[in-house]
Amino acid sequence: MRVALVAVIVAVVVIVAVVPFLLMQGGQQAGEQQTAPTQTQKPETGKVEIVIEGGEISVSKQGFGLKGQQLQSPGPELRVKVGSLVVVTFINVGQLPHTFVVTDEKKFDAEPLWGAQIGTPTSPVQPKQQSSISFTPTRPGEYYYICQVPGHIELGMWGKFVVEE
Ligand SMILES: [Cu+2]
Repeated sequence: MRVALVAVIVAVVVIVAVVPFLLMQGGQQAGEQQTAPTQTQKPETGKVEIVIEGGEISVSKQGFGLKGQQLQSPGPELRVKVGSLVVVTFINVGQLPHTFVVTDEKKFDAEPLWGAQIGTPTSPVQPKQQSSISFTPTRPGEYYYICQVPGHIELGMWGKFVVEE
């Protein structure tokens, strides 16, 4: 009889003390799960998509132009925010191979910044082909985007790439 009474008391203590504690923990976990998606969405708010075309304008002129606009020589200035996810799609609308690379020098063999390179001098983007790259600029400043095929910068195949604070 006494054993049964103790068992009942233990059961009551478990229900009164432990169950609310478990419910609270469950509630906290649910709260954490609600905040998680907002955290993963943060980079999305800083996402910039740039679609840029490149090619020849005339025998002595080459350039870039945002999709739907004319090619310019030099190309249009591109502006992005530091820390944003930049997705560039480069479309070769010309008849020669070209590339798109972000650098801090207007030199065909300059090092790409932040891995922002579409095509290389030895493996450029072929005519009518396109390719994309995503990267995150980590330093504000004034940079360039260029075509790395030797001689093309001199024909105007470059533009300013500005990373804002
Ligand atoms: Cu080129």
